Amino acid sequence: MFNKEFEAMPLNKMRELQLERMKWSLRHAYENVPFYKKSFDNAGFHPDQFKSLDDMKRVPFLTKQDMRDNYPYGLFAVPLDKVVRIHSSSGTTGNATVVGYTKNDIEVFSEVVARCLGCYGATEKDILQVAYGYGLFTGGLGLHYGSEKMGCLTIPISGGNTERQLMLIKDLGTTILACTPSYLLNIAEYIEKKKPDYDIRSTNLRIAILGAEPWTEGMRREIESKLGVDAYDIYGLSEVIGPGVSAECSEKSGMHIFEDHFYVEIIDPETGEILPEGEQGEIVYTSITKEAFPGIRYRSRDITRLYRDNCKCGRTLVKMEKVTGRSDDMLIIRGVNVFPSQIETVLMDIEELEPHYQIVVDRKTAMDEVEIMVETDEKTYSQGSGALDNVKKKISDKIRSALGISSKITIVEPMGIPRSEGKAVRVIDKRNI
Ligand code: DLL
Repeated sequence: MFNKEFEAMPLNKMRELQLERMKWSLRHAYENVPFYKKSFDNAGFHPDQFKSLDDMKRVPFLTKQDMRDNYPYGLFAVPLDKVVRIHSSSGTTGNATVVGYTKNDIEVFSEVVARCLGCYGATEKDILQVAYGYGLFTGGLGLHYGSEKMGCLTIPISGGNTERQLMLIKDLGTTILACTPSYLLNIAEYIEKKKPDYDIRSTNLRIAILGAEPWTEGMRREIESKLGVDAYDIYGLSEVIGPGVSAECSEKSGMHIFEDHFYVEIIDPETGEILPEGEQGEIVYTSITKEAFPGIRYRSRDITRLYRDNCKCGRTLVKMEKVTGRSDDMLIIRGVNVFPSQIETVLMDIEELEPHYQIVVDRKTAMDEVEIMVETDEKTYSQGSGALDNVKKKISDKIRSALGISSKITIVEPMGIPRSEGKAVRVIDKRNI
C-alpha cells in the first residue's frame, strides 16, 4: 500500500477523520464562495450546524449546471494567485467546466494516483507509459504526477501515434501502460496487423491502467487475453479531482475509494434521497480536503453501488462497483432502462464479434428505436450474407433475452466503427437532433 495509515484505517477512525475534514470543507466553501453561501442559506443550512455525518442530508447538492453557471472561476475558494493549475472537463454541451488546484491540491492529486498504482502492485521499479491525453483533460498529467510520486520512470507520450507507442513499449522496457480501454483495443488491433514483426508478449508490459470511460468484464477478458497483461480499472472525474478517486486492487472486484479525501453517498437520481449502502444509484461526492475547488455534494450522474467486504488486499476503504454508466447515458427503450455497458456485455460474449460497436438511438415514430452497429471478425465477414444473418439473429436474440428490448442489428465492415485514441463515442443519440 502506498499509504497504509489511510488505506487500512479502521472505519470508526475514518469516520472521525471525515467528520473533522467535512466541517472544515463546508466552512471553507461557505466562507469563500458566494455560490455556496447563497445555496446553503437558501436551504436554511449553516456549517456550524453540522455535528455528524448524518447531517449530510441537510446540505444542498451541486450540479453540473451550477458549475456551468459559474464558469470559469465562480466556484474557486482561493484567490487565483494561490491556484497553480487548471483542468477542464470536455463537456459536449454548454460551457466547459474549469477546475482549479492549489499546490496542496496537486499534492493530494498525485498522492491518490500513486495509491492507485500501489493498488495495482506497481513500485518504483516500474516504467509507466502515460498514453492518456496531456492537456486540459486530467488523465495525462494526473497519471504523470502520480507515477512520479510513486517513483516510477514516467514516459509522457500522451494519446495517439500507435506506432510510436509500440516502439517505446519495446525500446524503453515499459511495464505499465495507462490509457482508455477503447484506445488499448485500438492498439491491440494494430499489433494484430503487425504480426509476426511485433510480439507484445516478448516485451516487459504486464499491467494496463484503464479508465475514463465505462468498460465491462467482457472487455477485460478480451484485453487480457489479447495482450497478456493484467487490466485494472481507474476511475475519477475532473469535478472531484481527476483520475484517482478510486482504483481496483489485486482482487479486481470493485474499486476502493480514497475516503479520507472524498466523502461518498449514493442517492436515488429521481428523488435525491440517500440510499442505504449496497443499493444502486447515483454517486455523489464531497471533497473534504480540496482548497481551490471544493465540490460539496456534487451529483456525478455516475451509476454504481457502494459496499464493504473485508477485502483480501487489506484495504478497509469502501468499494464502488465498476461504473455501469451515467444516468444521462441511460437509454429508456420502451420503458426499459438500458445502459450501453449492458449491451457491451452481451456483445462481448458472442464469439464472431469484434469489440468495436456503436449504439444509435432514434425516435422516428413515437417510440425509441435502437440500432446496434458492430463489427465481426474478418473470417465471418468474408463468409457473406448468410453467415452474417445468422450472427445478426444471434445478437438480437441475446439482447432480447438479456435486456428485454428488440433492436436492429447492423453488421459493419471491418474497421467500419471509428477507432478512438481517448474516450470512445459509444452512443449516437439522434432523438434531439
Ligand atoms: O475521465 C478522469 C480520468 C482520467 C479517469 C483517466 C480515469 C483515467 P472526466 O473527463 O471529467 O475525467 O470524465 C469523468 O468519465 O464521471 C465517468 O462517467 C467516466 N469515467 C471515468 N473513469 C471511469 C471508469 C476523467 N473507470 C467521467 N469507468 C466520469 C467508468 C468512468 N466510467
